[in-house]
Order: sequence, then C-alpha cells, then structure tokens
Amino acid sequence: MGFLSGKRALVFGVASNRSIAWGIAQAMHREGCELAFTYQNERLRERVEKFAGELDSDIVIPCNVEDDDEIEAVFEHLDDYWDSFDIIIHSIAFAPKELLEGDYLDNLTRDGFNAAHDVSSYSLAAIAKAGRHMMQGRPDASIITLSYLGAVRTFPGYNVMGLAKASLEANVRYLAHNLGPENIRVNAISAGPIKTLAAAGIGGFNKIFDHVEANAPLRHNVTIEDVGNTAAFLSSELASAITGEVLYVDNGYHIVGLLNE
Ligand code: NAD
Ligand code: IMJ
Repeated sequence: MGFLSGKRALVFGVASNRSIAWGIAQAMHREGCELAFTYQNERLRERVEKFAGELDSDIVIPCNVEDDDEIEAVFEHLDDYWDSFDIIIHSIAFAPKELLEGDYLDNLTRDGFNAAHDVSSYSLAAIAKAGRHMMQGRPDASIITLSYLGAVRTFPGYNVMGLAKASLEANVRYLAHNLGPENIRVNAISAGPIKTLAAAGIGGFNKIFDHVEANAPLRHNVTIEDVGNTAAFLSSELASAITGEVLYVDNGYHIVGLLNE
C-alpha cells in the first residue's frame, strides 16, 4: 500500500511526457493516489486523455487559467466524480516569448508583465479560491506549485518570469496562512533546470544545464522523477507539519557560493 492510498489529486500542467506535472502524477499514482487532470486547450486534449489513461484516470477537464469561468467549471465538472479531494498540483507558467530573451527592460511591456503574473501566479490563488470548498473537511490537504531559483536570483533571459515566480512564492506564504486553519497546506518546489517544453527554445539552456552539472553539490541535473518523489512526499501525511515552504529540489545548486567553473 502506497503512502498516498485513499488520496485524490487534481493535476494542472501536463503537456508532454517530459512535463514536471507528468513526473509528479506518475510518482503519486505509484503511491496509490487517484488522479484527475486538466489541459490548457483543445490541442492538448487527446494527449492528456492518453496520459490520464496510463495512470488509470478518466477525469480530464479543460482549463485555460486565463479564463475565470473555465477555472470555476473545473470544480463543477470534478464534482460529478468526487465529493471532495485532497491535493492540487499547479505546474503552470507562461510569459510571452519576446520577454524571455535579451535585455529585461528593452523587451518589457505592460501586457507581457500582466500575462506572466496572471498565468504564473494569480492562477494559483484563483484555483485555490475556486477549489477550496472541495478540500475543506479533509484531514490533511495539500496544494503544491512549481517555482525556480530565478524568483530570488537573477538569470539572463528569465526576466519577467523571475518577478512572477517571486509573486508565486509570496502567494504560497499568504495561501498557507489563509488555508492553514482548514487543514490545507500550501508549498512550492523550486526545481533545478529540466529539459521540458517550457525550457525548449530558451537561448543558452544547454549552457545552464552543463553549469549546474559542474557546480551543484551532487554534480548532476534533476529529473522529473526527483521532483515527482518530492511532490508525493509533500502531499502526503509524512509532510503534515510543512506549509508555506519553498523546498529546493536542485541537487543543492542554490546553496553554493563560490563556483567550480
Ligand atoms: P511544460 O511546458 O511541460 O509545462 C508548462 C505547463 O503550463 C503546460 O502544461 C501548459 O499547458 C501550461 N500552461 C501554460 N499556460 C497556461 C494557461 N494559460 N492555462 C493553463 N495551462 C497553461 O514545462 P514544465 O517545465 O513542466 O513547467 C511546469 C512548471 O515548472 C512551470 O511553473 C515552470 O515554471 C516550473 N519550472 C520549470 C523548470 C524547468 O527547468 N523546466 C524549473 C523550475 C520550475
Ligand atoms: C526560461 C527562460 C529563460 C531562462 C530559463 C528558463 N531558465 C530556466 C527556464 C534558466 C531553467 C525554465 N523555467 C524555469 C521556466 O519557468 C520557464 C517558463 C516559461 C517558458 C516559456 C517558453 C515558451 C513561451 N513562454 C514561456 N513562458 C514561461 O512562449
């Protein structure tokens, strides 16, 4: 019997078999968790239905987080299957591509700033607000989001996403404070760089990847399995006293002062 048996989780952010959300869903399924999935748009529907089937789930619901009605509708739809549930995985980020390259200020626009904060930070609170009633009354519920070290340090090209992740991490603390009395824990996993669709086409990503391998205390990059196992732990009763935390899953990269190379 896995350490998540009897739990139910709703997973936002599967887009491919490299998605961090997919690594998380696989680890949670292995530990006995029942799963439901959302997908961003029609283009992803069939793919996410296939992934859900592989983990014994037939609950697959559309949700573009830019649309309040779609967020509300997720929980109306979920209510047809589950009267309550325990876990939300939020593994979503977006900024317009032009803002994720080159000079931060030259490429910054009001609309780009707003889109990045809307999709990457506001959506966490919007989902928690809409789904809260279905998590109330559970003995130990958990909301997990994905962050990056760019929230607290500068990285070339991460630009406005760094601000959005800083907002997301503050959101985790305010949500944890707000939802704690309802036995809902809220945490972020700050993952090291992983080659997913969100990293594809990012200029210089291979250089960052090699740099982490050379300088992280454990001397390698992290995998979606590493992040999946941590998310399974964090959403289980093994982590029942952890809330409002940003947990680094980066082979120790964030603690290094003087680099090797
Ligand atoms: P991914 O491309 O597989 O996942 C990103 C997901 O965001 C996709 O499923 C996409 O459909 C979803 N999304 C984007 N806009 C959306 C919208 N408007 N509505 C609904 N969904 C939307 O890439 P990933 O690397 O698995 O990213 C998942 C999370 O992990 C992101 O928050 C990302 O910032 C974070 N992260 C990634 C890395 C990395 O190096 N890959 C490192 C640390 C943190
Ligand atoms: C993204 C951009 C620049 C540098 C980056 C990244 N580094 C890492 C990432 C160093 C690790 C990946 N990451 C942590 C993200 O959060 C990516 C978010 C993202 C990616 C895209 C690409 C496609 C697009 N918009 C995006 N919005 C957010 O159009």
